[in-house]
Amino acid sequence: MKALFIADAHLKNSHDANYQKLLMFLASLVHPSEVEKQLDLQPTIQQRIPVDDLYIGGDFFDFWFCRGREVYPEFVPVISALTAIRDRGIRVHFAEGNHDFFLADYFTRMLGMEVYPEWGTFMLDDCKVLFSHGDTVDRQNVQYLRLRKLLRSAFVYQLQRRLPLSLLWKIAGAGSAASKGTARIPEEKLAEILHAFSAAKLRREFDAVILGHCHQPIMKEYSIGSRKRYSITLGDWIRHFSYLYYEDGNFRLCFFEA
Ligand SMILES: [Mn+2]
Repeated sequence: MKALFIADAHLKNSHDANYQKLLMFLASLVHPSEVEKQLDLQPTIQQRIPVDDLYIGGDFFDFWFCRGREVYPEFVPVISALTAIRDRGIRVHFAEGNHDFFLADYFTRMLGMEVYPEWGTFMLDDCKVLFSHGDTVDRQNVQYLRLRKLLRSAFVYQLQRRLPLSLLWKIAGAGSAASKGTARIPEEKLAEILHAFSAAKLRREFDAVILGHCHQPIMKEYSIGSRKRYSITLGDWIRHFSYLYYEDGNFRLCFFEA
């Protein structure tokens, strides 16, 4: 089977360069059974990437709130692209990020896509995978873990259902911009924490641990017992345009060039 993983696109405005690049990339994904067929793809699409499952590893959107079918208008083009992918027979799965959560109301209920609020575990052929955004890996960051718990509480869930959407989008957009200005743990340090966590998981039960969050595209291979095991952070779709491609037992970290 073939699977593709991306994370941290932090989509905001449909005219942003990274958003446009991601749309081009998504348009190139086809179900393996369709590779040979003549598809009505955009003429600009050079390559076709055969995929059974697309896994989105969190912070795909820079913020997320919706009400029923009403979503932030700037997100309509990418949601159409994901729906088109689904209609081509590709299964779409989301892990929630620290920027985008409460995704199931829309993506599962309306579009039938799978959402993992924190951890996803699944098999790719006989490879046992642990998949998450990774924002809960650093247990030392107690302040963040507390905030995360509060933001995802039943109280906040009910509150956001009652507030006007336009206000929520304004608050979320401003909050996201403000969080970028504050001092955070450097990406490289965060990547170290994530890969150390993954290495421990690989020694116990998983063949691959796949995380986002640190924006660093890194794949580490280990030979444990008779098997190859993988610790992967997916990079991002802001600077790296990286994706992980799984095909019949092998992982490859790739970079999209439009
Ligand atoms: Mn993140």
